[in-house]
Amino acid sequence: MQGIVLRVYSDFIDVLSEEGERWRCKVTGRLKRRRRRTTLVAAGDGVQFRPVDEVKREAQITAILPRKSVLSRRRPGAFTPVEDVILANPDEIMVVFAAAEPEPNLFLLDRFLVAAESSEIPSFIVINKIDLTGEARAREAFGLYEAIGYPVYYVSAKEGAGVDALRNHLRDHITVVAGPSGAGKSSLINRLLPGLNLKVGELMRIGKGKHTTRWAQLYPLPTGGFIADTPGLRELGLWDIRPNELSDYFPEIRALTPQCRFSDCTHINEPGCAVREAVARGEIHPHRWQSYLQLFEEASQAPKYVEEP
Ligand SMILES: Nc1nc2c(ncn2[C@@H]2O[C@H](COP(=O)(O)OP(=O)(O)OP(=O)(O)O)[C@@H](O)[C@H]2O)c(=O)[nH]1
Ligand SMILES: [Mg+2]
Ligand SMILES: [Zn+2]
Repeated sequence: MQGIVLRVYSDFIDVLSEEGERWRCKVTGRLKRRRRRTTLVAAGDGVQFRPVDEVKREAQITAILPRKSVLSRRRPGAFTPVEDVILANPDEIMVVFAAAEPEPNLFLLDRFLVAAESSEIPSFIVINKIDLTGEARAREAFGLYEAIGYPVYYVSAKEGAGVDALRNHLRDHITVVAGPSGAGKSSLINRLLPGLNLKVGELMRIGKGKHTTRWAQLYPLPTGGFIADTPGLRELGLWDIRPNELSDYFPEIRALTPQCRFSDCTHINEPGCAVREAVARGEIHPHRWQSYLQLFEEASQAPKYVEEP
């Protein structure tokens, strides 16, 4: 039988079969030995399994299908990087941000977008809590991201505005939810999945205590597809981003780098820099340029990995 992993919970793996049944699975030692350099099995993995107890719906995983994409982090300090897979096969990252309460900090939003870009998974933005500002004001504040090319949805998890359009976007694929604490991620998932009742207004605990979700959990959407609540991206630092790759993670800067005189231009002080020329002409938003400079500084100071020999 075949299915998708909804979550990994200590030794147990919850799998949703193609027939729509939930099975509690275990992995055999043979499979464990074969996958040492990456997480054995993660939410989002496609698996094959063999029923052990049809009544209790217990099964044994016999194969893990190849991953199309991963949301992962490399463990800091590891001599040889080991991939820590937070979620397998994500199609999109949804960055949730509040229009108010807390007051928007666009630098924080940029940090999330850069982290999302560095994972090479397409991302889009959801501005929540528009009941507090009105949609027009929110559009004004975040329109610069639409100009860059990010899809932006304006919603209220509390009152339901904009949620239908968002629901449509989420259809038939795996979406990861990211964003700072208090943005309303859990509220939004609750709105998309009535009856789920994720805890709201409570900090999601990461890796403390035995019974908190350590990795991602997938929730099947009524319209097809899955949404994943994850502690991963929120705590994803920028420590594994090298300064010279940062411009790849700003789409509007990335588009200009081929025109810089030097192919390895960092756009800080090299002559003939097409990016700084665009900044001077006002073609790159000043706020985004400030974020680039600040993140460049941070990335330059971050501890480096020991590269594999
Ligand atoms: N006015 C308003 N408040 C909201 C909305 N969505 C969420 N809130 C409130 O914002 C606070 C935080 O919401 P959560 O859903 O817990 O936020 P979260 O992003 O899941 O936060 P963490 O789990 O800590 O990462 C709660 O007090 C919610 O009631 C909204 O659309 N409008
Ligand atoms: Mg939450
Ligand atoms: Zn340049």
